[in-house]
Amino acid sequence: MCANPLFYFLLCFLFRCSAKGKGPFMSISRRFFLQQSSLLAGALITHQHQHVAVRAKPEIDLAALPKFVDALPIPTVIRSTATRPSPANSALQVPYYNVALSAFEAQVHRDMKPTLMWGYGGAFPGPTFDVQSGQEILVEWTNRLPEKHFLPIDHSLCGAGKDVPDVRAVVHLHGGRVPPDSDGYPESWTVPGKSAVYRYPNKQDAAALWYHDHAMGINRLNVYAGMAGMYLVRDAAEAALALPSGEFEIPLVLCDRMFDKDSQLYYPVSDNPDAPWTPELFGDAYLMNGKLLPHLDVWHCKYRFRLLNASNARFYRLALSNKQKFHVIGSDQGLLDASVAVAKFSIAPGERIDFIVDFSEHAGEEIVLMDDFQPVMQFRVANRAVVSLREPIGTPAADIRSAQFINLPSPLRPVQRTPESSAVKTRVLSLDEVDNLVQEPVRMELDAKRWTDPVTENPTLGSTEIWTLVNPTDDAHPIHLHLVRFQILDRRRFETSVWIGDRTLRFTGPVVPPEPLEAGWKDTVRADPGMVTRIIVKFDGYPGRYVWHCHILEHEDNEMMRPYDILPAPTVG
Ligand SMILES: [Cu+2]
Repeated sequence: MCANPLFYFLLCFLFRCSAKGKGPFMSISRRFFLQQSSLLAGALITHQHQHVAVRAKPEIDLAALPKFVDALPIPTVIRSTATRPSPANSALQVPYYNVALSAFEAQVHRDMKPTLMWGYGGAFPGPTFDVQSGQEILVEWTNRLPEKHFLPIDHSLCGAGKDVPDVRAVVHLHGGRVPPDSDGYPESWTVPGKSAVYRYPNKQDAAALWYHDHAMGINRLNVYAGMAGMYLVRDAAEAALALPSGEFEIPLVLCDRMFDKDSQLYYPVSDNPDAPWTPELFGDAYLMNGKLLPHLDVWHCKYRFRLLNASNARFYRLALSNKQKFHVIGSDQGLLDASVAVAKFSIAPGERIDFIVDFSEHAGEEIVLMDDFQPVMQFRVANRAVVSLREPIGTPAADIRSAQFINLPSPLRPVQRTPESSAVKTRVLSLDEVDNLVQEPVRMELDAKRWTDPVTENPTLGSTEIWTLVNPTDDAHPIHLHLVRFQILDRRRFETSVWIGDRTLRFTGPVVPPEPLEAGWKDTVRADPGMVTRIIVKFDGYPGRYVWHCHILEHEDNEMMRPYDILPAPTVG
């Protein structure tokens, strides 16, 4: 983060000059700014594009808004009201849900005007699904959006041309082991007035998944408009741990946005009206569960938080203002082998972190969740004396609640490491940025290929592969594979210029194992700049066509997404 406003102003000014390709700084590239801003501001490498956003409209004065005045909303849990026969077995009735996608107004902050959003079930975040592992459900996603989009479409992007309707939507269940025709293929969008019924078998371990839009070429705009929600899968192994539940388990959907002075969502554009795409969206307004800087009243006991980074491009580095530790118990695809106590952790777009905070020693305190120096939300811990007065004898008093569990069991859930020897193939895949003559990115690519190029990744169902992600760019790219879960093997620094020259890997650093928080099952991996990141993937699930992509939504919308095929396993005999 840049803490100095003067420095920020200077960077913005320089970037504008550079972006316009005129003025005294036209030879200074965006990359230069990013490196400098990162260096001078002491930012994480994952934070380095924070100065890219160009404001073209009067912005709301966020500093004038009081902090922590709104209560954190908890998204409603959606209930099924009907059953339908399973498409896989017509004799089997399964829960059926109907979720409408519509325009609505939301109060982001007490002192702001209502904000127009588009989302699921008339809310942002959308309603939370809470399902049991192995219990198949059907969801009919009904598009009731207006005919005209309210955010700036770039018709030069693949799949977003003027030959297709502006308003299109398709839902992807991120992290779901889902048949291909229910996975939300980017080109399988529906238009207003239409719906699609998706089948979610939920044959997977307990985990915090999330659903969001995936429409080709406008996904960044649709998600920004509000199309995202949580999807929690439960199982017996997790239930046996007796983790905090009910009012003590809080979903947290974190994202950043920009607002104009009328409290409306603002999405910045480039100077080129024919190609308004910008490389990343970084908003200055942090929303938690759709509220700007909310607070949550908590008892002095342990709470479980299911955190999702639903931002377009922002990485967060989170800590508590009193420096107490988070006990991280899970990541993208469920529980870790053992809990990890950390004072700070980072989370990339698309990733989830499951953590416990123990407020039992902090009665009466106000604790702020911080992203480096920027507040995100506040926890107000109940005063112990007040609680004991309010709680009649015979009800579960807060002290008893805090004793729900004293120590987190270990292992939480054994995570068997996938041996490298089980891989039948290794694919070396480059993450590429294509720049113009003044080193401004015009698009991003995966392995120097575009969306419409023939499929090149085609693992066989049930096989295990190692994907070696080579990142010669200056960005950290969170890479997500649909359908599967995987493990991170390691990361290693390499000589980017040699790779760019002749695609030879020359390593310059030691092999770095995944961080303890990353040692479980993942579906999104941070491919750090200048590093080779290796993952090992077993392609279990269903044969068919899926996608893999960068979860910086601006990158994904501009070619950093590729189809991949899971080939049927060969029949024996
Ligand atoms: Cu990317």
